[in-house]
Amino acid sequence: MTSTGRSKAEHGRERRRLLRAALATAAGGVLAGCDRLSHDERAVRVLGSAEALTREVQRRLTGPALAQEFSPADIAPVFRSNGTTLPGGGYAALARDGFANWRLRVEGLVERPAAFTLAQLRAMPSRTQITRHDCVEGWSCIGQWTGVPLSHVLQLVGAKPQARYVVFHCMDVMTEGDYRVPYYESTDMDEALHPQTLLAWGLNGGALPIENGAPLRARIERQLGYKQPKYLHRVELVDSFAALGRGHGGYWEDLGYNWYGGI
Ligand SMILES: Nc1nc2c(c(=O)[nH]1)N[C@H]1C(S)=C(S)[C@@H](COP(=O)(O)O)O[C@H]1N2
Ligand SMILES: [Mo]
Repeated sequence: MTSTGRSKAEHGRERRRLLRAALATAAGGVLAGCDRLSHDERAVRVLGSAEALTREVQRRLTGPALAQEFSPADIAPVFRSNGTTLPGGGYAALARDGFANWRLRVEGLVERPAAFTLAQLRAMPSRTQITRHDCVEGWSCIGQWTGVPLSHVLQLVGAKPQARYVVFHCMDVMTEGDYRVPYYESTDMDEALHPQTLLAWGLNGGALPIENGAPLRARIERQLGYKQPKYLHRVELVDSFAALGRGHGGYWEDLGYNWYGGI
């Protein structure tokens, strides 16, 4: 995954450097708030780590803002793909009949666990948005995504109050070194309920192509490329990452990348 541009680790360092620089040079209410936060011992204890602090700082800077949306003229002719482009295992059989036998299970800390067909998801209220995908390896691509807002699905199943994160389980098994597990990712409830966070089944007016995650992928538009899980088959609400993988909340996170992938 490091053939072009910067590696994920380099990108993380650069992003942290920029945030620190922004904090050091900027003034005003928002940053005064951050300063207060970083000098309030209790707050620092609660935040617990430099990464959580970075996330809190970025939230205060960007607030509940929408990710930038673009015009149809900006859409790239072909949406580039990266990572897995064709899962193995039983995926081919599912794809062959248009994913008629595929289900999205939604479970964990929910009142009413459910399994949705692709047709059911496509019949739900949808949102279409033209956004830019930024991969830490140094490329970006603008595409038009259509899908059901994750907030709608979470309302259907009834997220329990103790749910803190939404975990996305994917169908593709990764092959990096000896860490051969299915791709997975997670996000917090803030990002999960954001109006641009979709379970996307369409790209550029057509069905989601296989290389971009068919039949369903997440779009979490204020986050980097590795936080956009493809080939979803299960969404799980949890209050901790401890029981998942190596405990860091995602495939790449388990290999050392930041859990917070805000752009
Ligand atoms: N299931 C799964 N999701 C994934 C990946 C993957 O390998 N498997 N790669 C991630 C990375 S690093 C990027 S940049 C984007 C690429 O999405 P695309 O193939 O639609 O460009 O998917 C992300 N989601
Ligand atoms: Mo990526």
